[in-house]
Amino acid sequence: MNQNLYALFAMHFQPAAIAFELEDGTRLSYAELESETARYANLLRALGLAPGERVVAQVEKSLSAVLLYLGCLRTGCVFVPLNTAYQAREISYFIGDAKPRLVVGRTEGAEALGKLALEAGVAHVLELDANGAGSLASAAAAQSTHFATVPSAKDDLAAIVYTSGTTGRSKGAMLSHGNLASNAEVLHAYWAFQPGDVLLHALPIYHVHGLMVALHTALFNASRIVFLRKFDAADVLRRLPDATVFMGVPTMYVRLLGEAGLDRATCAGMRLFVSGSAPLLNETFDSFRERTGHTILERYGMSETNMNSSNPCAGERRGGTVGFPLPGTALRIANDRDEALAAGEIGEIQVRGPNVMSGYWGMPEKNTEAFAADGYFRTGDLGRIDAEGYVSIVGRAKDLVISGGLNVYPKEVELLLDALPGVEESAVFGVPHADFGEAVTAAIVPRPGAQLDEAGVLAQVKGELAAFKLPKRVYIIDELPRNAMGKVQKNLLRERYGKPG
Ligand code: MLC
Ligand code: AMP
Repeated sequence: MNQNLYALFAMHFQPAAIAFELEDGTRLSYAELESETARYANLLRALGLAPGERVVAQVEKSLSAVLLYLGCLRTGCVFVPLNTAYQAREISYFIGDAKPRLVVGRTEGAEALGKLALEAGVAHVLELDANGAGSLASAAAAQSTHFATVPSAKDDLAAIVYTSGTTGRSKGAMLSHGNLASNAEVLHAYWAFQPGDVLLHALPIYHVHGLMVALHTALFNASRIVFLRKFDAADVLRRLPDATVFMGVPTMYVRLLGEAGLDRATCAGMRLFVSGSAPLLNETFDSFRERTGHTILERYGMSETNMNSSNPCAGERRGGTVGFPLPGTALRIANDRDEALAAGEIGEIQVRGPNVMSGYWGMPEKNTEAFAADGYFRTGDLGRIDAEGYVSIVGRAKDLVISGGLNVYPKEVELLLDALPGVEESAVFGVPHADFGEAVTAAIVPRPGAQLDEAGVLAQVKGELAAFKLPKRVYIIDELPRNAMGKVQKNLLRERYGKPG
């Protein structure tokens, strides 16, 4: 059987059913999804792209973006999505690393992206949806609506998803057709998708949550997908009565709770609310249940592994936990010798299964660190499994801040701050934040005699990194707290600067 992920989706398609419904009411049936993605696939082939070649896309969330992704799957090309917040220095790194044959951008910043890509020797650079002729979408429109999806093996690469690293250098998680298909199938069954389910899709599609978890489960179900360009709490609330499933990061649930209209009546037709990508506070979990009568189902995953564990659909969904390991995924709590610990003990969460990536793109040395000798992937998350098998995440071994469901590796920001004139050294850490869960915060020690202030520092880093990675606050201090080994004690900084007020 063809293991191509698109071919597996297509086995479930119902031609007359609606696949996508856009904000302006435009609808696309599953039959049209098949013919429109064929156009994109034919275009990729006409551009000379062969299976295994990379397509980097930094594009706004749109139907064309989905068609491009599915078109890539159909041709066996490897899709590399980039967050639209990424700035030139980040993008040029990704292009240099992924070595794509095609870069697809948006109208905003097209010139700069084109320059970067051409300097890097990329064969084709196109805008996705430029007004008028010359865009990828308009070129696709001229192509045939027939395309035989290429045969793919389970291990063939489908996507590379970049995650930042603790050393400051981003790593590309290599996800195969088999990785993605197995996870989609398991989640589809575990979350009891059923005929008639309608997904309200408000997540961005440049990360695994929106692109893979949400879209894949819905496509496996031939569901209608109400596709919103971005999350807006009032808009989501208005559309809930037309949906049955919603997936979001905790910030989205916090913002929905801020809407006076969120109540049992608005959510009466909903079947499932899923949360993930960041810790869901008990307070949010409880308030949501009180207001709507729905118990949010929390699950846990990563770019490198897709989803690893989930609260049950039918059984008890326990707040403060990420449920049970998914069927087919082995999950253990390990000590620093990679040995499994007993129930209740705290250690690193390690996972193994068909959902786990084969490794990092072009970084064999990182794979040695990332995997234990017996093949378990080291997540860098600290957790515990209770006597009933529920997994809880209790902290992180990796130095990472998660802000609004987006990962920020402090090292990357520290490298930028340390390079500023007058900066001796810096430490970046997360402090509790009511909306984003954690807020990126920096403490900076100036060089002797240098005059630094918060506004000046922030002005210098603006545009250098994606805005969500930049510190929300910068504190200028005399010295960083260190332990006897000389290691910066970020816990003390968090205590000092994390207090409200
Ligand atoms: C936006 N801003 C953020 C931010 N999002 N700052 C910190 N953290 C964030 N997450 C900043 C912008 O830079 C901007 O700053 C200002 O807030 C307003 O921007 P916006 O675009 O209007 O923000 P908004 O649309 O409100 O976005 C908030 C959000 C979004 C929560 C809807 O961040 C989001 O969609 N998060 C989900 C990310 C996601 O999909 N994660 C899954 C990763 S996969 P300024 O200074 O310019 O005004 C993964 C695996 C797994 O983790 O398990 O799922
Ligand atoms: P990313 O690299 O963007 O895919 O983010 C993966 C990380 O998000 C994981 O390693 C966890 O630290 C975190 N994460 C994902 N889901 C949850 C969750 N439900 N609770 C707490 N942290 C989570």
